[in-house]
Amino acid sequence: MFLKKVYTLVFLRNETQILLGLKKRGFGVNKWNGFGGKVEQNETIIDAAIRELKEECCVVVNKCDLKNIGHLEFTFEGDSLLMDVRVFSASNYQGVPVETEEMAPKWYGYDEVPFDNMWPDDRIWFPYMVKNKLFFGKFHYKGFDTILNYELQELKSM
Ligand code: 6U4
Ligand code: NA
Ligand code: NA
Repeated sequence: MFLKKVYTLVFLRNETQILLGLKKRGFGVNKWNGFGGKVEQNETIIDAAIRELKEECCVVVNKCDLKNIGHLEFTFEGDSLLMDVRVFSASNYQGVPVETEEMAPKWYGYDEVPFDNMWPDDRIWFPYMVKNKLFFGKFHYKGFDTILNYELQELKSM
């Protein structure tokens, strides 16, 4: 039995670039990633995605501009936690991303994404996101650096 926790993960994107943030503390510290965190009690997933993006880089996005593009499940050898991560993409938003206590934002061209300093699963599913395909993946880790096994599939709808 797994204890499931739901998380959000938001990427701001345009035709040529994607916004990543260097995580300054907590889970995934020193890795580049999208913006997000735990969905709180009495909060919808989309509201959590909006809140976390604002807290982590001060950008405001409207509900209707957030597209749910992916669903990822992470488990860890010897741990009953299942991280259920809902991935969103947005190209319309208000404000300019700024550094906060949690994240240092930076735009990357799609051909310069720093996979060596990201979660190892990212290089596996980013190609789906970049090609605007919807996806579902499950990754089972040993520690935080080694993927023991995974499944990834394109979805026709979320
Ligand atoms: P607090 O307790 O406020 O510091 P909170 O911001 O709620 O935490 P956090 O930052 O720990 O949550 O959430 C983890 C973030 O990392 C979420 O956006 C999901 C993302 N994430 C977790 N595992 C991942 C993985 N293997 N690959 C990936 N993103 C992952 O690309
Ligand atoms: Na977070
Ligand atoms: Na947070």
